[in-house]
Amino acid sequence: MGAALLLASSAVAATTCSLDSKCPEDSPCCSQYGECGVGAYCLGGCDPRMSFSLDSCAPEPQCVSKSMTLDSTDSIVSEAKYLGDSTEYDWVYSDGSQVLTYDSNILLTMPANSSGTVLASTTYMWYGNAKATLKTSRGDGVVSAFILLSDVKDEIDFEFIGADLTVAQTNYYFQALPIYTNEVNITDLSDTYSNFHTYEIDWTPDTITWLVDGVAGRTLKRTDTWNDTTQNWDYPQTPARVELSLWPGGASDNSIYTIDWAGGAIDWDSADIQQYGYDFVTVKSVEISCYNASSAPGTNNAVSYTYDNAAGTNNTVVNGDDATVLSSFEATGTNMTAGASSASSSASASASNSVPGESSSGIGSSGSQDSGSSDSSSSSSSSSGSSSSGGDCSSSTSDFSQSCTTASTKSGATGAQDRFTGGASAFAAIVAFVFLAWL
Ligand SMILES: *[C@@H]1O[C@H](CO)[C@@H](O)[C@H](O)[C@H]1NC(C)=O
Ligand SMILES: *[C@@H]1O[C@H](CO)[C@@H](O)[C@H](O)[C@H]1NC(C)=O
Ligand SMILES: *[C@@H]1O[C@H](CO)[C@@H](O)[C@H](O)[C@H]1NC(C)=O
Ligand SMILES: *[C@@H]1O[C@H](CO)[C@@H](O)[C@H](O)[C@H]1NC(C)=O
Ligand SMILES: *[C@@H]1O[C@H](CO)[C@@H](O)[C@H](O)[C@H]1NC(C)=O
Ligand SMILES: CC(=O)N[C@H]1CO[C@H](CO)[C@@H](O)[C@@H]1O
Repeated sequence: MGAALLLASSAVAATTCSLDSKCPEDSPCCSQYGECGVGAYCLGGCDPRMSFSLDSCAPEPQCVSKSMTLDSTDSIVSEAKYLGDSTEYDWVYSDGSQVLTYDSNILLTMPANSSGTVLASTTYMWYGNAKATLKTSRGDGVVSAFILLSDVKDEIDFEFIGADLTVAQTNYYFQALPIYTNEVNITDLSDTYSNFHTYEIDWTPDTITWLVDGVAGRTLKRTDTWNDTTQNWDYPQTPARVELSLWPGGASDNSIYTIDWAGGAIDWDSADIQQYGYDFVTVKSVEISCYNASSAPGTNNAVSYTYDNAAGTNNTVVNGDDATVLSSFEATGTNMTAGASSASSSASASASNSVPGESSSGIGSSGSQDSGSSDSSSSSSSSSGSSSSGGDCSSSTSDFSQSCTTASTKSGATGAQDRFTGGASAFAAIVAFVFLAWL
């Protein structure tokens, strides 16, 4: 399953985009979720192949090696407030997400009926090593993930199904090509909900190794990925963001294939929701080590990455000096200073199609677990920090959710939801199912 699945469909009916149908000039950027816009649509996740032109998306901030102890939310910002300065923040959270701090860690939370939480790094890795030390969530239908995802949808995954806390699923995709036989399990882990483990992806131009606590559980060689038809290595090879997420694979409006993969229907009245007000992933730290090649591919000796060809392969990535910061939420990759004079520094006052999803999300100051409270209503309201978006799909505009059918159906951009999910990435089953359903 792919994390790009975590879908957005704006509450405003948005123009959709795909390889066959690029965005129009006035909303040129195709977001990760397959919708056209400006501003945040042109930042992380913007797919240059589906956008109006290859340079519609803003350049991607190049790799920076860093060791991040996630003991506060200071380095995390809402995508509705982020304009591409990766020196200011390490992480961006998507609409609807709720991140809390608890006991010197952060919690990615998923209250009842919500779409969960997605964090993405502000810098991209073009090969390198990423490690995350975390405890997964638990329960049927609850999916925790630690992945690398590029803007042309190359993907390297660790995914955790809450129904089986002894397994880390590993997977990869080349440009979201729907091949569903690449998943391999790393088994016999000690309870991933109760114990921190360090999950590590070591990615070079020739191999990908997935490790748990320093022990290699799987190695993939590029040479095993040759595609005779296209004469191409179907191997992840483009600059990718690090993403951490928690999402409801078992939500009732997902396809039966997704629900089955996720371990069955989600229980929105789980023990953790009753006790704390949400399901949660506990993240202690993330470390990014860049690959540092001296010549392409895999360099990080300039400022940013762009693409010079829609093939989206490693030889089409340019590590150059283009700036990455937009002046406003009206700007795009081809007019990065648009809206520079406007007073607002947040998305709310600008063009409607400037932030995928566009609604409040939350960073709370602390989790509620220390209270030991079993009163879910009080703990969830005290901890969610603000928004109603997590807990109430119908009044929220948060729709990267898969669980907000009603809201997204109203948008008119939908059905497209599942469809783009499939189109946008990974999920084998979904793609098959959805395309069949739409034909
Ligand atoms: C979640 O949705 C179900 C079905 O619509 C509803 O019965 C339940 O009250 C909701 N729970 C919360 C916490 O919103
Ligand atoms: C991986 O483990 C899950 C259960 O945790 C199982 O459903 C799935 O079939 C396994 N996948 C493979 C490829 O063995
Ligand atoms: C090779 O690439 C084509 C086009 O992307 C794809 O349809 C096909 O499934 C790939 N073949 C294999 C064996 O993955
Ligand atoms: C890449 O360079 C950075 C900064 O010089 C360093 O911290 C990091 O360890 C290097 N990574 C590798 C894989 O050599
Ligand atoms: C950039 O956008 C601004 C404001 O929308 C506009 O006035 C200006 O002409 C644009 N520049 C280019 C080069 O398109
Ligand atoms: C992993 C991969 O596809 N590597 C390719 C990067 O691009 C060069 C061409 O510049 C190919 O030779 C590599 O195979």
